[in-house]
Amino acid sequence: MGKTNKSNRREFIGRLATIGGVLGLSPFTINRMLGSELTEFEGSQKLELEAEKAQATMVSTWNHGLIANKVGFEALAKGGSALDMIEAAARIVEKDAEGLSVGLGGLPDRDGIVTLDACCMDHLGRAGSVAALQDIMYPLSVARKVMEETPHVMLVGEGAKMFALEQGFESVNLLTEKAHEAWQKWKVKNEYKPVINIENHDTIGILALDHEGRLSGGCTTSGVSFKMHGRVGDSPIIGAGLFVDGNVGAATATGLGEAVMRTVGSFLVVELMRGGMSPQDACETAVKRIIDSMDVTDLQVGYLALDKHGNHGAHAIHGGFNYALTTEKSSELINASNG
Ligand code: SD4
Repeated sequence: MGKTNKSNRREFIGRLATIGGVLGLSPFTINRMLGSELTEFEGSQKLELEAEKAQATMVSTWNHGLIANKVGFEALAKGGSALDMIEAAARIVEKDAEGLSVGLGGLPDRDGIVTLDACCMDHLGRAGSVAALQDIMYPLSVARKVMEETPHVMLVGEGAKMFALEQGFESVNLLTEKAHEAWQKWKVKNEYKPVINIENHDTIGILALDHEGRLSGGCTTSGVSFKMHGRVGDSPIIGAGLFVDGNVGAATATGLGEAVMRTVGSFLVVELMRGGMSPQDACETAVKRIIDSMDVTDLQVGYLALDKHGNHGAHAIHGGFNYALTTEKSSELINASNG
């Protein structure tokens, strides 16, 4: 019996993948080759290949997730990868001077200094991070440079700033009038009490899946307001504020970083998905781990997860946590479950 078109195609893909592997080509390059070769080789079967493309999906924390995802999809439309989607999404929020919790305009620490934390991770398990970074508006882009241009994963404080300047980032004053005023008000009582769900505009955690099935993630924040100078939260910590395993899924966290760090939250969510849980069940289980291990009366943590098939889930300790879900067809804000 003659071979079907489908099995011919599978054999062809298999051969090309093997050759690509021997030549040391990346899966992305092999995919691209498959795309163009199949067009010429197998004509009508191109449609079938397209139908098999992953549905690009983005999820991002809080209200600002909507604009972030929109810009992320614009990057995808220009030929960008999942990591490009993440970086573009982060930058639009980081440069917004009105937001009090990310990048420019972020609330300062107790000494009136704005310090930023950010990280990113891609489907290959590569990671980059910066913590306690001052005077640089785009910390997630600096984290990406750490990932791509250095042998390290994380740079902090003065070293991170020096590296950013060397890479061509500009030094800017991140303390806006609005944030300065808020700090002045805070100083009257001088009381450290992290506020939960700050203006529905907290840290942004972003997860993206592109058409090639590549997953990436990013997280960027000015951290909890009025923290001690030098305090670093979960957001730049790989495994706490963000974790991506390209073969399983990705997760990110928002809320009080100390609770996330103590339970290595995002890594936990991804490991639970690896064990077979849905993104939703994994987020709920990771939140329960916090609830079972500390007093959560005044403490908010929310997890957001996306698996490699594009399924997503989210859950928080308290109500009020929401996120944006965007595909090529639609974009919406969703209230996460809680408890
Ligand atoms: C931190 N996790 O620095 C950050 C703050 C945050 O929603 O996400 N707030 O602890």
